[in-house]
Amino acid sequence: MQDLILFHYAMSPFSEKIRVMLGYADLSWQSVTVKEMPPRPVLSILAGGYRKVPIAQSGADVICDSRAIADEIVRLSGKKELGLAGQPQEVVDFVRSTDLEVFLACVIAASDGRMLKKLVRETSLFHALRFLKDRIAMGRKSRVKALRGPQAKEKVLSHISKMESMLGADFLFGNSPCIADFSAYHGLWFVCDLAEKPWLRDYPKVQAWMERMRAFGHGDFREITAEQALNVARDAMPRAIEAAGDDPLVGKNVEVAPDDYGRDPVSGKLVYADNQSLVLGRSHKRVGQVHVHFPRQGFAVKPA
Ligand SMILES: N[C@@H](CCC(=O)N[C@@H](CS)C(=O)NCC(=O)O)C(=O)O
Repeated sequence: MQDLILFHYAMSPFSEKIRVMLGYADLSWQSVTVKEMPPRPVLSILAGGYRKVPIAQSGADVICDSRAIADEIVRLSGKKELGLAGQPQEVVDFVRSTDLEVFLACVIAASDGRMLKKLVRETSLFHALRFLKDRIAMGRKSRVKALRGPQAKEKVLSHISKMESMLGADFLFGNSPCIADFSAYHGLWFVCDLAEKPWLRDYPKVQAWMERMRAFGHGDFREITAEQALNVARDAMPRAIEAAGDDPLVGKNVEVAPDDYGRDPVSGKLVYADNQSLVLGRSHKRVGQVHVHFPRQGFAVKPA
């Protein structure tokens, strides 16, 4: 079986969510490290303008958004607990708010001078300034109301306190982990591991849970080049789609874009749509035909 290829960068929390899921699922995978901001030529070819990270690739199938990537990991590993399908409503609701409002609060509350210095050390002053400019522009175009620093910190602390009370067992919804644990992990990883905030000090259960999550590691992976990943797409055909779904836009040229932030659209022919996922057919001279997958929730589709 072809290993999953993950396009990611070290400081990306949503990438960390997927890296740890891959560790938990014990899958081997291939890694392509991309820059912290566009331009990312390899992703423009494969995903046609979707600007967020992580993105995964399986042959000529390109998977955008950590929820769709989690479904791909379920497909490869059989670990259904990593997907949203079939989860109780309380897990679905927890994941939705943790991946959006709580995540943004974590990033806003923990991004300070120290984080910027870290980025300068790991890249360069020029890169760090470009990064800031990029994220300010992205924030301006966002549809999500961002909290200011002190409110964001309050939100993060109340989330941590809620998690402390949820942790009657080893994981948030029982004795084994599910998608909710991975969603809750990556925001706190940014706060505690990257920004080194001592905010778990008074929450021993959350601390112990973080240790359990970290212990999953990142699985077995090897670094490949962007060109190698493009060759994999070029040499493969997209997976066959059996039934296209009954959405009236199927078969038409459409634009798909996230409805929250980073709303850059991707255009292509809608080849599949149901209430869980969307698939666009696209082609590029470097790789030929690819299928680009998105979750349905959190994405808007309109005729091109
Ligand atoms: N809903 C997306 C959110 C992904 C996301 O916000 N990723 C951040 C990095 S952790 C991002 O793309 N930031 C802008 C960028 O890297 O260009 C998912 O679940 O994958």
